[in-house]
Amino acid sequence: MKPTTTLAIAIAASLGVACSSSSSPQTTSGGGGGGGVAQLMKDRNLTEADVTAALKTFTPSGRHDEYYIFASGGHSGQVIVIGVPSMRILKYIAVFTPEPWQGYGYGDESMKILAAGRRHGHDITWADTHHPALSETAGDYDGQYLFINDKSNPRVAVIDLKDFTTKQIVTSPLIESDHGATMVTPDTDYVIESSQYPAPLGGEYADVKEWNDKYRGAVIFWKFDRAKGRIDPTSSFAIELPPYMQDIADAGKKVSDGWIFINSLDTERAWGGNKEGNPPLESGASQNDMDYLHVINWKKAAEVAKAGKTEQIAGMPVIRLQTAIDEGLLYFVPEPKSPHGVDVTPSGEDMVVSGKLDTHTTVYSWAQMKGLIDAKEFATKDPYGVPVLSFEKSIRGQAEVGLGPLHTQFDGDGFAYTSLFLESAVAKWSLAKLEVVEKIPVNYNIGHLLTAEGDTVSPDGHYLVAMNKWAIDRFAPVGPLLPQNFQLVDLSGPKMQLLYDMPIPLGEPHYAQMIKADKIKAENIYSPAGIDPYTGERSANAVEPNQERIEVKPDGVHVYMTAIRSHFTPDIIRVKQGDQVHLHITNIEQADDATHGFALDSYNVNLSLEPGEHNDVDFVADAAGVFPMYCTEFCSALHLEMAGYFLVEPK
Ligand code: RUQ
Ligand code: CUA
Repeated sequence: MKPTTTLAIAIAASLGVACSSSSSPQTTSGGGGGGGVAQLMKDRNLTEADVTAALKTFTPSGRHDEYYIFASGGHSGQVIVIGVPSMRILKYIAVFTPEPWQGYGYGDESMKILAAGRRHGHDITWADTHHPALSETAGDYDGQYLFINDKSNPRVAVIDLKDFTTKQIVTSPLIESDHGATMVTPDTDYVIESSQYPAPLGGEYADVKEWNDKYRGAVIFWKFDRAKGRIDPTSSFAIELPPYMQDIADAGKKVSDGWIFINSLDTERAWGGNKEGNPPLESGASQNDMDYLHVINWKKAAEVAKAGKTEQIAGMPVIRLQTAIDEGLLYFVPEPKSPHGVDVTPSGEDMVVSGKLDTHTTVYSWAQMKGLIDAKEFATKDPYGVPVLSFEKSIRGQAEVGLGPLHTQFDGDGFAYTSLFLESAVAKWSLAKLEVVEKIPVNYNIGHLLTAEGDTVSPDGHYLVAMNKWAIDRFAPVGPLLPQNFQLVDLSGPKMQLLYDMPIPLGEPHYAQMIKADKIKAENIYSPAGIDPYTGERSANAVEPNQERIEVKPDGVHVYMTAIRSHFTPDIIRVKQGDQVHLHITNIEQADDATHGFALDSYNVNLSLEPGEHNDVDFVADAAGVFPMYCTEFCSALHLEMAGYFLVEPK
């Protein structure tokens, strides 16, 4: 019997459909359903593995996914929310970039959030989002908040998962880029943001030739106030670091709780200048065999900052490098050159570092490193006086994983999964034996990978997603800018099985995290009506039914408006050319599907008014004319009639 028949029968059986075991796979008959599957497999040229994969991912209409993925939206400055195993996109969350459907960046409240991310006096309308970080309690995702960084314009955003809305963007003029961001400490006390490209701290000017003396890195510890759901910049602090290019970071957990680990490259301190007689930056930065893993005692650093042993730089209390050395906050350990990911194992006992130019992952032992630190047993010092531990005495061993290892995730069974960029594969290896047990090819050039809750103290294993950078031939051609490819892999069987290819038409996503769906407690309405989603509180301008009005005040015309199926009240607004206009609009509905939009012709006004939501928008009515305003969501049978006029009388 051919396997297709076996499977068709199995499917039919599991569906409760009668199916005779006919010897011909194409003519299986008897119950209708079974024969249909075999025929479908033949018609669509599907193997048994294809059908198994389909059965493992197919999610019938109305059924919910088991996991959420929160993926960086790359340059879009957004977060992509995806269901697993279906790989259906559930939402884009607007974060650093205006997003019309959500009205993000088109009303006063959301414009305030975006304005907090201005840099050097400029509005920034894109981001290079890299690493989302779910909030944690005792090292496990708690489903409450999500943080994400912008590498280019070093910023950190706070998203509340009650309404999947960005509540805050913070940025510090201290640094000019970030990459070790965002990671959280095990109870989300701090959100970590460490710089990547050194620059004079605080936005000062110094020629690049003054690199060694004037350029610096830094790691910012943004204090997260969970009760308020916001970062508290006034309780945040930073540590100055030498001018190496600090890379990805991870927080210690369990036995290593209280410490963070940051990779670095360019400890050669090359700064380019390929037209000035220097080697190009990338070769100047790869001269030495080793760079430095940064080992930082953040709990002690928080005490040092609290004790005021800091200097204010650009409004941020900074623990200077010498203080960090004197107080025993900062140590280095050599790591194979130009590494990328550093990933702390679920037990917190080991730190896995992947050297992009090495075929190994290096496994550092926390017990060994802590022993050396406690005994003050240092091999040497770096040029700035930072104590350097012995490489040999710090590592537990190395695993030969393959070409171009980048990032590592874990399952609950003692295995690690490392992405191999050059090899386009994932290596599964044993943490205990440091031996590869299996490899699966991916398409192509994988960067990050994720397993279910795979960077927490209790990974689920189960699913792995390879975040591949170039799809090349995986999908129908769409021009030279190729989609990225998320490949879902099943980890639950004896062998890894590729289940699904998902094109991501927004790049480059870098990292994502996968959380059990039942941990997310999202609300469908804002209650009571009149909530400003960006503060989470009832707006002072919230409008009650029957309180709609137009008031002329010294600062302009205030329109207090409500939206309800299927009208705005008032629906006619008369102003004079040049008037300052303040629209205050409350969606007074409290039903799940009662979202309205508010669009105003020619004034770039576009709001999303979700059930119970209040928005304000201010503008000058400088153009005279007749401007229709209407609801942009098909909210009812009379949605097209949910309209009105904004009349601007000429001067
Ligand atoms: S790195 S492989 Cu920013 Cu995490 Cu991209
Ligand atoms: Cu309200 Cu359409």
